[in-house]
Amino acid sequence: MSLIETITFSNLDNGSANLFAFENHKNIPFEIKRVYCIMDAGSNSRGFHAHKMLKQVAVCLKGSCRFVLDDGSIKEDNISLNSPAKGLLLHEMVWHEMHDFSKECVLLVLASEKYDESDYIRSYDEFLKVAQHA
Ligand code: T46
Repeated sequence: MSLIETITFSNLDNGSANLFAFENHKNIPFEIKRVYCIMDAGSNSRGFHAHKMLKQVAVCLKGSCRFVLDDGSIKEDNISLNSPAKGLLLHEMVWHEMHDFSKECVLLVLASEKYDESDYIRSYDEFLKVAQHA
């Protein structure tokens, strides 16, 4: 079994531009309640948490970065995002990390819920305890 679930987005532009659309329950499998963007991450890795309930889709609009996904038993540590045509599903209760941001990386994240710090599990030990009892 793989933890890697991706969505392919079509370029909808008829001319020389790129146009990608993200729609609730159409190409995004939930209702989008929040959109955020990470850029200028420099050489810092990010993430290092899981969400209890939140579902997300991450899309690298420009540049590239590498995701690590870990559900407590399977770990995928080399998931490259480098195209606006590819979305990575970040399911609830999956530990995720982001590494190797390129200088120009613009990472868009579509989220199923508003921001709620109490939904985060930021300790890997705590994550493993919860994941193993799920
Ligand atoms: C995730 C990965 C992929 C807010 O106040 N509102 C928000 O909507 C978000 C996303 C963050 N924040 C605050 C919370 C922290 O004080 O922004 C600060 C940085 O957040 P964090 O350290 O969680 O950033 P990342 O890049 O490690 O994680 C982010 C998302 O927070 C997280 O949900 O799944 O991107």
